[in-house]
Amino acid sequence: MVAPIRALVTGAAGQIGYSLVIEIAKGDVFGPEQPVELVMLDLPFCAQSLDGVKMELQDCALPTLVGVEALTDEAAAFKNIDYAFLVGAMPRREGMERKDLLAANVKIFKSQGKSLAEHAKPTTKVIVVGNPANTNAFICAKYAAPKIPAENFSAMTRLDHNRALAQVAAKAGVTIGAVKNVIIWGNHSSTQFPDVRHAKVTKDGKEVDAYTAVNDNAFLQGEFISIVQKRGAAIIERRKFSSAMSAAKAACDHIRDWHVGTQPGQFISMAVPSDGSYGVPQGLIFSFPVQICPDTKKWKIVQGLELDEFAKGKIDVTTKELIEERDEALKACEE
Ligand code: NAX
Repeated sequence: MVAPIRALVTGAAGQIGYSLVIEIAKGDVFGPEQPVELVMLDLPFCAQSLDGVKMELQDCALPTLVGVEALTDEAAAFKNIDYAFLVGAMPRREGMERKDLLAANVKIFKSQGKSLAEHAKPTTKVIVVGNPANTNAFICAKYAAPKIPAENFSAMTRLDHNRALAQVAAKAGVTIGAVKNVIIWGNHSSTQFPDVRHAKVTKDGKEVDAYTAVNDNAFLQGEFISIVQKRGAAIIERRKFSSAMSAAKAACDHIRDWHVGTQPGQFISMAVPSDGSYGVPQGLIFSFPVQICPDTKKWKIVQGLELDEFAKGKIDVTTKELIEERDEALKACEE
């Protein structure tokens, strides 16, 4: 029998957690033949509802789910895991300053970084979903080092990537499968830069640039960018809750691609530690276009994409925001 993959989901009693655990458990991430042991962690006050999620998973009668644990103890939850979906985070409460939110999350991700180093496998791969995702991933990696290499840490910008794909498909009048290689640069925040300069669209049997297929430059350099940047807020306005189903799906896409590799010629957006590419300071967790090698399961930042002045300006803004967040978080680490 294939050895099971042990996957941890934190914040599993929350909104995203509820959509995410079923997708992992039924094979959408690691495949229909791969057994999965699912570990769910939440805060002690959520123990009862977490137990309810565990009961539902049992009732799903899934052949791929060979174990399910509902835990409120961090050390136990991080034990021997292969993958960590770090979804749980401190939400922004009314009247809370950005600085206080950042400090509260630094505390959570510092502790989880230490738990990773102490209890997880050295090969564990991590996706941080909980906001501020990029900076939380940065802190988590810092405290998991040197046991777990920084390259095993990532933050999720795949939801923004998928949102960009959907917008381009709608505007070009094609289905989603006909669009590829949109890019989200930078932070998972409203400064992110959704970029379609290198995207391709297959239309009427021919692959063309997204700019040609959409045929509306003003839209792609204006409204399109703000729609993607503000999509989260638009969902909250309508649903009264933040994106959950689409966020869970994006987390699955992110880890599935990391686990099996990207298609030849395809790139996806993932926030990973910068190696200095495109002038982004080394070590910053920054969303780049990446490709994943199916054999080594390692990501590589797509090189050599040409950036015009417009793109450079946008990338500069989101880089500055991330540097500021990083410095504030490092300061909070010492307090
Ligand atoms: P919910 O408030 O529904 O759920 C969060 C859960 O995390 C709660 O059950 C809470 O008890 C738990 N939790 C908090 N601290 C924890 C800790 N230290 N250890 C374990 N569990 C802990 O939020 P939900 O809508 O599920 O969103 C979760 C996070 O995802 C938020 O930070 C949210 O901002 C972020 N998002 C990130 C996105 C991205 O693209 N990167 C998009 C969606 C989402 O907004």
